[in-house]
Amino acid sequence: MAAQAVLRSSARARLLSGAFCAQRGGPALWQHHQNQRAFSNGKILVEMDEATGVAVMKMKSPPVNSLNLDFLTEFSISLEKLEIDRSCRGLILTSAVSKIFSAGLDITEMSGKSNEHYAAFWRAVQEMWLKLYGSNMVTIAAINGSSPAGGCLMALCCDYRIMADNPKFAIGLNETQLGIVAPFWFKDTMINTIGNRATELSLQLGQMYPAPEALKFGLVDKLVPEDKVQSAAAAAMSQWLSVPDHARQLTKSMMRKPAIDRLVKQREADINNFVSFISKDSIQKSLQIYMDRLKQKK
Ligand code: CO8
Repeated sequence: MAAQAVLRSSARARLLSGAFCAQRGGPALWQHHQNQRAFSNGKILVEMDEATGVAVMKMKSPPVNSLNLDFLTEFSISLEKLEIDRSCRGLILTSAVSKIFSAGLDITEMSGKSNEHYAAFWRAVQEMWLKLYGSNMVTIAAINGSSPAGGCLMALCCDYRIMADNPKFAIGLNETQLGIVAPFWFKDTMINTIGNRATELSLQLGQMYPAPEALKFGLVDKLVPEDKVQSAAAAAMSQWLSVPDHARQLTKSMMRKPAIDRLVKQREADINNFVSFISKDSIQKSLQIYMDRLKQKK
């Protein structure tokens, strides 16, 4: 649990010092209503049921919940707030945007910016992964729409994935299709979910899987009709919460600690790699072509 402890204490220190929050006009406060508590930072809404100890985190950054620096910062602060709240045992991660879970990293954060910006952005992506993959809470992804790249990564960080049974919704790590390379900790997260061979196929081809295919590959654990995603996630959560917390948490840590430690040890080198890769002219060109193609498809 050492990595978790380091993460928790550094993030807590930042939270308490208000370093992140001061830039954004102070921390979001809990609003109370009967058995419900809620807070919102703008791009994320968190609703907590005090009776069950389950929080639902809704990403609400239209049009596609892309993960820009502000979003990632809010995400990590919100997660830390729940993590240190002893009454919160489970987290359901979902989207408030119709048909999209998350479009992954915001491509505009990775093009035409300074190296300092790329470094700050990548540190925030790492922070999101370290917090979510290393969370002590039970985490369930209620995937109610498409979920490419970083969106898929967020879902893979959770303990269990329920997806809307709609073949129009696809999920996968499609980085190679953009001409970029998913870093080793994206790869590790996928291997830990679907195994080495399936990951090799998925990553090299940059494959996006429609929901039924994703289920076959083990990328998601269950498909349910679109209007049942939230209730199915709540039902799965109560099953997971019936296991004693300490035993489940230690088991989770045992499974995930090697991958987490690997990034913690190489965090600065990983940032330097990202900055030198993403700032190459050829990579910038690939991203530009991809963005142009996205806009042209309309
Ligand atoms: N970043 C920024 N803008 C985006 C992104 C994104 N990831 N995705 C979509 N948008 C924009 C579109 O350009 C469009 O903008 P505008 O309205 O100004 O034209 C707007 O959002 C709406 O998009 P669409 O019209 O395409 O919406 P649809 O509902 O038709 O489709 C999809 C939604 C399926 C999400 C579709 O937009 C899509 O496929 N987006 C691309 C997703 C993608 O490929 N993401 C990969 C990001 S890279 C990543 O997450 C990991 C990188 C790892 C780093 C590697 C280091 C080297």
